[in-house]
Amino acid sequence: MDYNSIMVEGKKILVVGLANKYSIAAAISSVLHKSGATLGFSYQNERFEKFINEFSNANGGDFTQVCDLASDADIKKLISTAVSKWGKIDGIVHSVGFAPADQISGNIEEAITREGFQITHDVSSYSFSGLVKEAYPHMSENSSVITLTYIGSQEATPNYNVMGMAKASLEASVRYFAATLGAKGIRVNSISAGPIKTLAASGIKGFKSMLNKHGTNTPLARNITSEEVGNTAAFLLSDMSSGITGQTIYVDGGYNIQATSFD
Ligand code: NAD
Ligand code: 0WE
Repeated sequence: MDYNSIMVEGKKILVVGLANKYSIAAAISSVLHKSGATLGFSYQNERFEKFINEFSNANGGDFTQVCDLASDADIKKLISTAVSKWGKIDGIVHSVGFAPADQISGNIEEAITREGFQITHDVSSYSFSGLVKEAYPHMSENSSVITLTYIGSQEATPNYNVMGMAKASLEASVRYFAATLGAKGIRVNSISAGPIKTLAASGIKGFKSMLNKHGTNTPLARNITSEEVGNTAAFLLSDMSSGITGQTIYVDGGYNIQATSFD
C-alpha cells in the first residue's frame, strides 16, 4: 500500500497498548508514521521497554513513557510527559485489554468472580475513561481519540465472557465522551476489529478454529489484517473523518452484518 504522507501530517499522537510487533497498536503506529504523524508511546512495564524504544526509534517516536493504566498516578505522569513535549495532543490510540486468564475460558456462570470482573473492567474499560479524563484539557480543538473493541460486546461469544461485558462498557464510554467532548472539537470513536492473531489472542483456546470460521463465513471471505485496522485508525485520527464521532466502526470483513451463514 502506498501511503499519503500528509494524511495525519504534523499530528502529535499518543499510542497506548504497544507490546510487541504483533500488537494491533504496532500496525496502527506504522501506518500513522508513514502518513506523517509524530508519535509518543507508553508501555505497561519494564518488560516491554527494550522493544518500545527500538520501535519508537524506527517509527517517528518523540518519547516513550512507562504507564500502568491501573494506576491514576501513572496516567497523570503519561499525560504530563506528552504535554511537556508537545503542548497540545492531537490524537490518542487506546489499544488495551486484559482479563485474568481464568475469566476468559469456560462458561461464564462458572468462570466469573467479583475480583475477575473488577480487574477486567478496570483495565479494559475504565483505563479509557481515566486516560481521556486526564488528557482532554490538553487536546487540540481538532483532535481525535480511538479505542479497540470486539463484537463480543454485542453478541455472546464462547469464552469471551466478562471481556464482552467490559467491551460493552467501553463502547458506551465512547458515546458518552463523544457527546460532551464534541463541543471542544474532540472526536471519540472505536474500531471493532475481527479476530487477529496477536500475542494476546494466541493464548486463547480455540482461537485458530474461530479464525477459520471468521475467514470463511464472512462477506469478504477472508480474515482482516492488522494493517487494515491501522488504515481505518489513520482515517479516524485524520481530518478526513471530521464528521464522525461516537461510532463503533467495524473492520471485520463484514462479519457483523450476517445473522447466520452456511459453512
Ligand atoms: P496486545 O497484547 O498486543 O495488546 C494489549 C495491550 O494491552 C498490551 O500492550 C498490554 O501491555 C496492554 N495492557 C494490558 N494491561 C495493561 C495495563 N494494566 N496497563 C497498561 N497497558 C496494559 O493484543 P492486541 O490484540 O493488539 O489488543 C489490543 C486491543 O485490540 C485490545 O483492546 C483488544 O481487546 C482489541 N482487539 C483485539 C482483537 C484480536 O483478535 N487480537 C480483536 C478485536 C479487538
Ligand atoms: O480482546 C481480545 C483479547 C483480549 C485478552 C487476551 C488475553 C489473553 C491472555 C484479554 N485478556 C487476556 N488475558 C490473558 O491472560 N480479543 C478480541 C481477542 C479474543 O480473545 C478471545 C476471543 C477473541 C476474538 C477470548 C475468547 C474468545 C474469543
